[in-house]
Amino acid sequence: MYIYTIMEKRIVMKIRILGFCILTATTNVTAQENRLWYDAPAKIWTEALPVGNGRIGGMVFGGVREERIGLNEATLWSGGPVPASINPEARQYLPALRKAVMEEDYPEADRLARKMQGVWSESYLPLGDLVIRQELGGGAVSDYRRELNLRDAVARTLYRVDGVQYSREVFVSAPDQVMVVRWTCDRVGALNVTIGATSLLRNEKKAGAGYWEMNGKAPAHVEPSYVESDNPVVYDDNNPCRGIRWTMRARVANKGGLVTMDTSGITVKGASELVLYVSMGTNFKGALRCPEGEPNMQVVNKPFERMWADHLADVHKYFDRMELRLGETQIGMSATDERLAAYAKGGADPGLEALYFQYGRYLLMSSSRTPGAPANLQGIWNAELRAPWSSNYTSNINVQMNYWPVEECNLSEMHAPVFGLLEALAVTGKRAAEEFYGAPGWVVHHNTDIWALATPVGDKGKGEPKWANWPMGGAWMVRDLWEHFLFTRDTVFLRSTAYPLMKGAAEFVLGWLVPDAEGRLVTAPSMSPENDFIYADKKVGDVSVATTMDMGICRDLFDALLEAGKVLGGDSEFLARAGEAKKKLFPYQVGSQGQLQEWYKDYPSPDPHHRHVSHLYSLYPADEISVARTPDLAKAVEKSLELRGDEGTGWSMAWKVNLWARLREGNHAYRLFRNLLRLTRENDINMHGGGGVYPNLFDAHPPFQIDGNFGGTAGIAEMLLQSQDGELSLLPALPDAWEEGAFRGLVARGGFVVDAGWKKGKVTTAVIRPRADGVCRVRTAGPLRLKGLGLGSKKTTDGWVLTFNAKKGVRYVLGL
Ligand code: FUC
Repeated sequence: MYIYTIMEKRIVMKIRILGFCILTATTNVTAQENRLWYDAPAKIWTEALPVGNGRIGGMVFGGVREERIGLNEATLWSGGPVPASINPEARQYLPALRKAVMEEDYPEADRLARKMQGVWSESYLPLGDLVIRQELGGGAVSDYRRELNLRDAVARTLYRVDGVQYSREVFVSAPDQVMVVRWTCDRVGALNVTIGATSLLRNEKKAGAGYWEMNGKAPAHVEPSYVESDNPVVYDDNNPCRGIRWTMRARVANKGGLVTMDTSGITVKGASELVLYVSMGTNFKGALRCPEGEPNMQVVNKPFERMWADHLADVHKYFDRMELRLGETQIGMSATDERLAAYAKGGADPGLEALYFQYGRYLLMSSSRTPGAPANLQGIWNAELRAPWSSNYTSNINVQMNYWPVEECNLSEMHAPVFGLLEALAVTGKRAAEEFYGAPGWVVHHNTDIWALATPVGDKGKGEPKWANWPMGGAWMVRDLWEHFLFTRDTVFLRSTAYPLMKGAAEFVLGWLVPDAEGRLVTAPSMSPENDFIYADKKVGDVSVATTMDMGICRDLFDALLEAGKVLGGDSEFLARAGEAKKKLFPYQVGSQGQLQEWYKDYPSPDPHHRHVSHLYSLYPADEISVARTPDLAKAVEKSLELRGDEGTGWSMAWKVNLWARLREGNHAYRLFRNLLRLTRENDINMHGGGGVYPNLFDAHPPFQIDGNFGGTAGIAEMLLQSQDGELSLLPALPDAWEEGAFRGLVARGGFVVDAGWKKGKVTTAVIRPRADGVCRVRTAGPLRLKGLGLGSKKTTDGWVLTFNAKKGVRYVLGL
């Protein structure tokens, strides 16, 4: 049964697209679109519903007599600042390693690379669980429903016992930096609740004056879950610099009834309404400083109603920038897990697809608002002390994928935590470049953490070089800065933040490149994350020379700098060096199968369906290869994708959605996207496939990894709007399944905010709102007219193009 809450009263929703109302619907259809819901409590973590304000996170199970809310805080990690010296011997092996790869002595290369490894990253930690018990009569539970309303960023649980209607709402306020849990019931004095908490971390609990608290000092180190260790979780009470201190503080406001507290928690008897405020904080002081002093806790002193109103204003500001309709949908009354099950059987559900898209935006808003702490491998939601891959930042695809939708899906502000981390990485990465290679600039390898670890990982020889030694993380991550500029045209940001960081990453690359026998610039050693190659018949190697991804990253970075130089002017000497180096880079190669070659030589892989598609970097996320500008290379990419196949882990399929979209193969992109939405309950690590979604729509690698959610969201955007070729391409890869639809608020490079509506696969109306002045070229499959200016699109060999001089602040309406 569906129970309406106050905010869901039957209202007529008008979705305003293109300035006039083209879609009208009544709620319980429209309002449900941005809602996940279920008719039973979560039994396992991947059924629980995530809430968060970008720093404080909660996982709401929706229990009746016993409720569990997982608690997280974005800065609660093990460890402390990166030590000054990690492996001072490393650099002495570089000349021999270079010689080995040039001479194709790959076993020797692997052996030497292991000598150049550093330490494991630290781990993102779970703070604990709120454990709530509600005393109810012995009657059966009826009318149960739990839901996550994405637009309002609130999780609700509703049920009826012995004729009493109960509700519990959980949200995390960004303006007030607090988690709020609110109970109501429709019988006076019916709320009898005890509230306590547990933690896997060492902790102390105490009842203070009007509050209840749990606090502790995090471990000085936690070993990754894939490392065997007798002592994986190390506490060090005497070292203030290693071990973040953390606090969780709870207080309640009640209407009616009696509240008591002791060390075990809070007891509420006979209340009619109850609000629980949970503050959380740590004494993290930034990547480069020792944690210090008391945990940072914001004091809140606001009536609930104002806090709720301020929360709504905050989340609506971001969420409402975008709407998406992918066609008529029979949303019906099915619960989200039932819809997923029907979808897995091949059912059409464009509403579910749009919900998944908005969920990605919701997750980014909820996990990426803490300076210096971007969304990690699990966003901010983690229940395990030794989470898979330490729930850290993996920079050979995963952390970058987290931010693929951020600009295009109109959440530019959520990008800032990445820039903060990059500032810190430029410092630690400079030390790493010097210590490990004697190189200039700054470097990041395959993992980083809240302390901005920049050295190789691997614990001095235990990691496989194909991932542990990969040194291109920084050069890839600075793409985020450049993209932020392209979407915002913020030249102050470009000058003061982006350019210096991009330049530092490029200085490393310039120092790292060496000439091969023919004088072409190559990276050596070089890995294609995380794939192996077969050479000399049956031998398997991993470290070689000039992988295609390395060359793509260098080319892309130099190009971005040269473009940035045109905007900013100056720095001509450095830019000339970058330009010269770019010309000498080892070029892309097409292999014997017509594929884009992955390595310097046309080596096959022992795992032809490997989940990584590192060599296709230059098509997406970068744009060095394009159907329009480099059609032959685009064909080679297509061949490579065919050879890799459509299976994969969650993030692998999400990457392929974007790649197929860039190839303008909408139906193939859509096929991959459907696989990404395949319902699974598998939690065991699978490196070869099995990706999909859990009942709560979290991406399954498996296990849970949030990158697939963000990559999938970006993939939908990429099917609807692209802007990498100096123009806006509307519906560049529209699948047949989305014959009709509309979006409002996608963003294109150049800083154009775009709305569009389409029928029978053709754009019928569009609105463009420039954030900056500039030439706007709009490519569509059919002709359009620019209303009011008497301009029409011109036929080209490939669709129609409409060009006009766009002015910031003006609203341009295009129609048939
Ligand atoms: C990379 C991937 C794995 C996993 C890990 C976190 O190493 O190859 O599949 O996503 O990151």
